[in-house]
Amino acid sequence: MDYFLNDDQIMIRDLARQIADEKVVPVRAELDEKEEFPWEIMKVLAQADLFALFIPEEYGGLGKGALELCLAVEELSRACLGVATTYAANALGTYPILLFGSEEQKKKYLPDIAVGRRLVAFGLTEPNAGSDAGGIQTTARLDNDEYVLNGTKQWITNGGEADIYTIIALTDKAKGARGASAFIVEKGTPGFLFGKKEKKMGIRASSTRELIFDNCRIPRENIIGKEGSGFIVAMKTLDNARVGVGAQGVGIAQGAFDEAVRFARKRVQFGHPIISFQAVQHMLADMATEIEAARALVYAVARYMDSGAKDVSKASAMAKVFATDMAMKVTTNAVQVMGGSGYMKEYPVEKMMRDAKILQIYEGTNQIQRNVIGQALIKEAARK
Ligand code: COS
Repeated sequence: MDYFLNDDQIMIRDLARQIADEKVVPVRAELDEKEEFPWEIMKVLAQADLFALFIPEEYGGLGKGALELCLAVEELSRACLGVATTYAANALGTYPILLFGSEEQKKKYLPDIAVGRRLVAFGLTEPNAGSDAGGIQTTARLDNDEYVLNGTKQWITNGGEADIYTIIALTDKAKGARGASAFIVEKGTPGFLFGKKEKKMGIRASSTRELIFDNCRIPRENIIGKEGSGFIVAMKTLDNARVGVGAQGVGIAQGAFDEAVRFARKRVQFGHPIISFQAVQHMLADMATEIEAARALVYAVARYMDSGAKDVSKASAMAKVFATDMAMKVTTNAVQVMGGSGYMKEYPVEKMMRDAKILQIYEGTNQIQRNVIGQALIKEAARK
């Protein structure tokens, strides 16, 4: 399929593909096995200017949009979702500053992010607030010219490794979600500690860690936007990032599909390569069709976002839910096509199937995505 990418977009895709093939594929099994954070690969991505993609030019970035970021994320995901998650979570953590930050905050943080000097993480989820993001309990109390943060964030991607954290905390507990505010907290701030490092089913190269705020004092100017706007900051951040999770789904599914085709051409049973059997062909045909449908949706939503669309909540939830349900199905079927071999660690598809599962869970479960889409449909119907 030709998606009529321009020369820049083709260059970005090919560059990310080359790094994925040359630098990620050879080490992905080891990173997974050792649960090792991919710092070396992050350095390569930084040198290739891939952290600069979504940062505006006036802050040292390349000023590209959602589509370019999706292309890079897709290619990395094709090789290793643990690596892609690390890279994509950096964008997730940066969106609050990009979308709602003050000029001073943008000048202070974005140039370092653009060159990959400082990695970012987004902190919303807590032990008692997952899908129910409005139920967070971390507090931020203003004391003279400082906010004092107390509470625990859980399952934070890039936790411990990132230098900059965008954190959602309550400045007015009585108001619940409407009393939430967003903050920038830097690693090394006294009272900001890292807790348990999670052991995971998949994306084991990525870091998932607890953040603990114990009377952590940050300057008053580290608030992003106004007091009380934190929930909207979080929701708009997720609206912008979810299409990228869709791109992760497309990439990992393509990676698993390519392995399945390669295997099916070589594997001989009943005297013929198994790709000659219709049962296998039909599985591959469905996989190829579903990947292409998801890619078309993800690129269309990314282009819609880049056109300056204001409310992208429904569209990005659609891209996320469709592409990631597809990814779970396709990676599972890639294992099935490859049979016993697919189940063994000798081949990458067992990892891909383990990795794919998180896509239906993080940045809002796929049940929550359907809620978001449903709520948007109700609002649209009421306007008609
Ligand atoms: N953009 C702007 N405003 C939004 C919004 C969006 N995308 N989504 C919700 N809001 C606003 C609502 O309009 C509402 O405003 P008012 O209080 O003024 O009416 C407010 O936020 C609360 O919205 P809602 O009533 O829908 O919130 P719920 O408590 O029902 O929670 C959420 C639903 C949105 C939290 C849930 O659907 C969700 O997305 N959960 C998943 C969270 C998530 O992705 N976690 C991953 C963590 S980061 S990896």
